[in-house]
Amino acid sequence: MEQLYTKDTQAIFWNNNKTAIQRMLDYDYTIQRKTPSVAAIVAPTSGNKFEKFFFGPDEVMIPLFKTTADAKAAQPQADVLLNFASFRTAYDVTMEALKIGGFSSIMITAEGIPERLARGMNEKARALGVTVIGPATVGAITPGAFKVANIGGTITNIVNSKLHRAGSCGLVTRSGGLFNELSNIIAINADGIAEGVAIGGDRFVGSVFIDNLLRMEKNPEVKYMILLGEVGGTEEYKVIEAIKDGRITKPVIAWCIGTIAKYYDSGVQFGHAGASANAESETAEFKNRAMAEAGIHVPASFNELPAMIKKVFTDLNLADIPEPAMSVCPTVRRSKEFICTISDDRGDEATYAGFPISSVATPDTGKGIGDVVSLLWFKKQYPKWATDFIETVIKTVADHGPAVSGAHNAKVTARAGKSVVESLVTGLLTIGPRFGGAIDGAAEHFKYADDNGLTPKEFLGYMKKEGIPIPGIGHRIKSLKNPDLRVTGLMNYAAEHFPSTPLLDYARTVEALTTSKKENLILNVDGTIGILMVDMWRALGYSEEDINEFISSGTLNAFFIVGRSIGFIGHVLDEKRLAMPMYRHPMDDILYDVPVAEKI
Ligand code: Q5B
Repeated sequence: MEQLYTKDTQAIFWNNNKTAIQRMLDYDYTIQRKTPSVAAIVAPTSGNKFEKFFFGPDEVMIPLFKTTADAKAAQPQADVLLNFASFRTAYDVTMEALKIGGFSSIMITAEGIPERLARGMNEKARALGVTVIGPATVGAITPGAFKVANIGGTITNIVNSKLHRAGSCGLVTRSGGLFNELSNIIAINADGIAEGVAIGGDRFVGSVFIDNLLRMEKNPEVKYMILLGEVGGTEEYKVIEAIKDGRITKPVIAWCIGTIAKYYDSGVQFGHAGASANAESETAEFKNRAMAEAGIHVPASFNELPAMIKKVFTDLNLADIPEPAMSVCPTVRRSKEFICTISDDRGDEATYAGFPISSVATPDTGKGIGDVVSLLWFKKQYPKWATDFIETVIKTVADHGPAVSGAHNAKVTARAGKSVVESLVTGLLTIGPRFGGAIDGAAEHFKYADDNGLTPKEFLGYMKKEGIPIPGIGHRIKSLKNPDLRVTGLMNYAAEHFPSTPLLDYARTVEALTTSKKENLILNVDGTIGILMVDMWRALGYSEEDINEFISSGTLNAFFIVGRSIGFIGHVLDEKRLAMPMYRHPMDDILYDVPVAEKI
């Protein structure tokens, strides 16, 4: 790996840290990245499916997942994990990600992971070739390509520090705060950085100075390198070795902070857990001297570091870096109240899931209502056998005569002088678990029974215990002797066009048992539609989770609602055409049983 990140790098962000994610997206917009650098967020306790963020003046939705595995499965191209879990969880999250695989680097922000665990975690990652940045870090940046969360600070600071485009320095620090400080110094005295990593302040961090410098040595964008170490540890000596044995050839400038430690009587522990010398060789002064002896450019003090950077950079005589075009994030942005993911009316011609209306509406397109439903309800282009099935369903349930509850209500309402829409709505409101609205219930219960391997007998026993009639079974007038030909038609269609019908096959074994008890307990039209829709979606490749969601959101009853609206409107118009008077139910058809109310 020559470069830690590119302009195509995408991350999975563990923890819905909105401010940090928004900073990443503001950076993306500023540097004119095409895709947001965060592809998914892992938010284990959130019930939401996405989080909205600004992308410049617009908003984008970033999907939320409960687990890293789900996020990775949905966004396999995202090969960076930004682990923003707490110190209690960060170890487990990292270990799980290593097990899942597919991550080239993992950045861990938490401070205080037990050192024993941190060592094991780092070793495991190293063995798998995964670059771990941290723990206890603000991360890393490849200017002009990808930046981790808060590194570099605000957009104004980033641009001032020339972190919006690649410069020629490779920067490695321990400290995140000093990383920003150094970026600024480099911007003032040279042309910015090509890649920068704050390796983290813990005693045991994943990637150490040498790992990052060796990568930068291979990166042609990096012309020289700066290492900002500190008191404590011996990692700087590995860099000295690499210079001595020729693995590092580019100029290196280095400084270890903490030289003040010698003025204290006893050992000093600075802010970072690793910033404490346990031997003379771990003191900043000793390490600075050793680095200078190895040919590294080491200033006499931190104050002289800027001048040294200027000198090394100037001596390299590099060509000027052209300033790239940048976009400016608006300072005032308003979050949108509504989201629409199915249609768009902003252009000359409105679209259904990306398709201009004329491309599905005009007769020569060969598209029908099934295609419109597949675009607007499911945002997919279904194959013809599926769109034809949807149309067959809609046509099949369009009407079943005036006597059914919904049509009756619509007719009564129309006769009370109400409008088409009012009468239609009255009819529609009658659709429910007993009439026309048993489709979702049928899909849910038959699917449950089949998924759990229940025999028809066990299924009947289970439903009896639940205390509800099996949705999709039974009909007022249809029976074995008077079969429902709509059901036969739908089953014939499926037999001819569906790749397979496993749930229908199961449902028919249930029907065999229910009709053996009572001949009207047939698999009715609602049941057949619900079950065949599940078979259709499975054949189309939907996951069980997707299908369960369709069912729980009431998608299946919607087929009946759409179809039967046609019939209800027909009945309402019929009433109006016939100018029928207001309806009053015959009193002799009502059993009056009205005792005198007791006094209490
Ligand atoms: N029993 C549909 O009832 C109906 C049972 C059952 C176990 C069952 C009833 C039912 C489930 C809901 C359902 C959609 C109310 C129907 C439609 C569209 C339509 C309408 C149209 C159109 C019919 C008598 C005995 C009792 C019950 C037992 C009944 N159903 N046992 N599972 N599912 N089904 N709805 O005939 O021992 O005597 O006490 O709720 O799928 O709405 O054309 O009209 O296009 O417009 O009146 O096709 O089946 O029977 O309720 O008096 O019960 O059978 O426990 O047993 P019935 P009930 P017991 S399609």
